[in-house]
Amino acid sequence: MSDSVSKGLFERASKVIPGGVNSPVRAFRAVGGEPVFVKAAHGARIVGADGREYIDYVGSWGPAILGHAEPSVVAAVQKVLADGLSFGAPTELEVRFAEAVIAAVPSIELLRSVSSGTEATMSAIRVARGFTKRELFVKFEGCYHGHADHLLVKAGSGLATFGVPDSAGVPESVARGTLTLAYNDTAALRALFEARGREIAAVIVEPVVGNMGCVPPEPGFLAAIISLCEAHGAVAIFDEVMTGFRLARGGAQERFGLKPHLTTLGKICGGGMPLAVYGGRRDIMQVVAPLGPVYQAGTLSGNPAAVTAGLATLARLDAALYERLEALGAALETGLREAAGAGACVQRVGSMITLFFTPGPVRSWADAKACDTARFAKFHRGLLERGVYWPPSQFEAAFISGVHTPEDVARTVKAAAEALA
Ligand code: HOZ
Repeated sequence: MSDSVSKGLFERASKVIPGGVNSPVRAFRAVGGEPVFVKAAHGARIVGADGREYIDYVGSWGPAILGHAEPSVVAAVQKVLADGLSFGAPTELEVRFAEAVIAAVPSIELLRSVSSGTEATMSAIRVARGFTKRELFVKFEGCYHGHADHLLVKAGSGLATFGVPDSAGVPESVARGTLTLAYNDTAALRALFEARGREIAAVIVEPVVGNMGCVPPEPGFLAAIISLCEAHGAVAIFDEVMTGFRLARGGAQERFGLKPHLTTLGKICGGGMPLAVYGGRRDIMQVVAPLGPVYQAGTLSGNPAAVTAGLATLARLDAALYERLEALGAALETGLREAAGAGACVQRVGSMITLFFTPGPVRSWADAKACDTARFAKFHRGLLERGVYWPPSQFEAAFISGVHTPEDVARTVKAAAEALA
């Protein structure tokens, strides 16, 4: 279901943009119908091109933890815009931003700001390879770490959604450097390190997966990644583009009390603007040019408007917000579980949540791909008809913001119950 204005826009878009969208999952192909074209978003609501309002659980795919167009963030950005949009030269703002991130995430001692999560993860892998002088790295099936060639191997997110976990156009020689294992399979990781530990530069992981739906780590899995990397001279990279500042101010690593060697951040850290970060242990990050031989650069890196949005957002992430997110998340989890009944399972960590159409539990991609995606598509359409904008893929986590209300959650649960009836 979509409105006629969006339908018309989608037809126009499809003539000039591949699939009519600038990022594949937005095309709604996995759920049918045309995407809702958004003309505005405020708080926990998005407004479609025809003026219809929806309760939003996409949250721009994660950044909108404070809700859309949060007034203090918008005001801060408007203020800096008058002084220039981009300088390609250092600013005090980007220093303040780096200091704020380091204060929130103690495992990060030195960081670089970049413009997207893809740049952050691609650079983190390059740093790990440069630091260790090794080529192989390990990723987990169903995890998505952006669209750099070597990371599009058994990947989640849009690739999982469209059933093409390996992208065309990635040379086999490049993909060979990526070793993949099942998420949560500590024994397999241990065995791989025993066999090939001297060749492995890094292990990259979503500490809570959002890109095959919400899949939490089993107890001990993340700690084992770090300790195995330490035992074998490899670098443990937590990709916290989605979980950073969402599961706690210090991300999943704060929530689980762990210290990875490198971390990537994005989404919330840019407050809705194009901004991401990679950083970590000082001795590792010192390989980055101009200090060391690993090259990475960007005209818009540390952009003044983007770091301002980031700083204004970070300033509002207090303990009360995380308590509120937890309470809202728990209410939504309980309500969805009751509405869905047997044959489905709800998985949630903080304000990340997925209703999987499989009895579950979903621990890995093998479990996730057993979902009844046709049932999910029907559920999605049912929600949309009732004014609830849920991620248009079984394999994307939904996000709650601090400005959702208990009434929004109750309305959503009612819509879900009706959609599932
Ligand atoms: N890769 C994003 C979700 N995991 C989707 C980004 C977008 O479509 O904006």
